[in-house]
Amino acid sequence: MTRDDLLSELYDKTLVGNGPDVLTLTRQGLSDGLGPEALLYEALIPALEEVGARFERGDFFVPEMLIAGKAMAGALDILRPLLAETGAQTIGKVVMGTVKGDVHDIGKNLVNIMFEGAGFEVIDLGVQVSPEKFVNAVIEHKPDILGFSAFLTTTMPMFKANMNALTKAGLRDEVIIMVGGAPVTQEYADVVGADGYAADASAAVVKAKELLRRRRALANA
Ligand code: B1M
Repeated sequence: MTRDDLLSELYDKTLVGNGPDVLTLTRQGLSDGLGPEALLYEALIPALEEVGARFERGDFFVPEMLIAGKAMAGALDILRPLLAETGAQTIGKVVMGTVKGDVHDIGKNLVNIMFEGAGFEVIDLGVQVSPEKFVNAVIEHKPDILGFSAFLTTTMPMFKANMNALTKAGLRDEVIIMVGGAPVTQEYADVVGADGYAADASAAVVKAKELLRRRRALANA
């Protein structure tokens, strides 16, 4: 199978949520020498974008989204150690979670993998994380960065609720706050008063390093 055939097959099998074939093709792609990034950005993620587009058009329903999401998650399990391969020392601590009311976690998990790959220690609080749980995690883990993911327009307002809870607990200025997720924009991040926003996992790492550098420079000034 050529490189393009494999990527196209992986895209098709992810789109229809064929988990076993997605696993086989992911393994085959790696043994054929395709990098994990190629499998991710040229097949798996575009397939999920198409799933979303079909859902919006009414051609796909929740079960189709669910099986496609599961197929993608299986591939991510294989790619995780390769994407997160790093000899680097820990450069900072990140606490991440998907906000209350929201069960999407593939995007958050990918951000976590990239953070780990860049040398961050990541504490993942999972999905449907309440403001209280975020507050308690900041007290317990004292992270450099706190990340909120939201994937629904209806759950994005939880960013503000989380920020309010942190402010009330006197912790807002103790931590850098980053936000992201499919419907989130820089403008929305500014409105809720987050310190940083990124559109994808790679950009999240770049932004996190930049914010951390700035904060450490200020602390040492
Ligand atoms: Co849902 N879903 N879903 N879904 N789903 C979306 C998000 C949707 C856009 C589909 C669509 O209509 N086009 C739509 C939201 C519309 C909106 O609000 N604007 C939607 C909907 C409506 C719903 C339900 C309400 C459907 C229903 O029940 N009627 C329901 C909600 C359930 C709930 O949460 N309460 C629902 C359910 C589900 C499933 C459970 C079936 C499944 C989730 C499985 C899982 O995550 N374990 C699912 C899926 C798979 C999707 C789509 C198809 C794929 C999401 C995904 O994994 N993308 C999605 C369509 C789409 O996104 N186009 C959709 C791939 C992933 C790598 O990208 O998630 O964007 P993404 O993550 C990126 C960036 O956002 C960024 O980096 C990530 C990696 O590059 N990022 C950050 C993420 N977090 C970040 C944090 C940062 C920085 C960057 O800093 C802290």
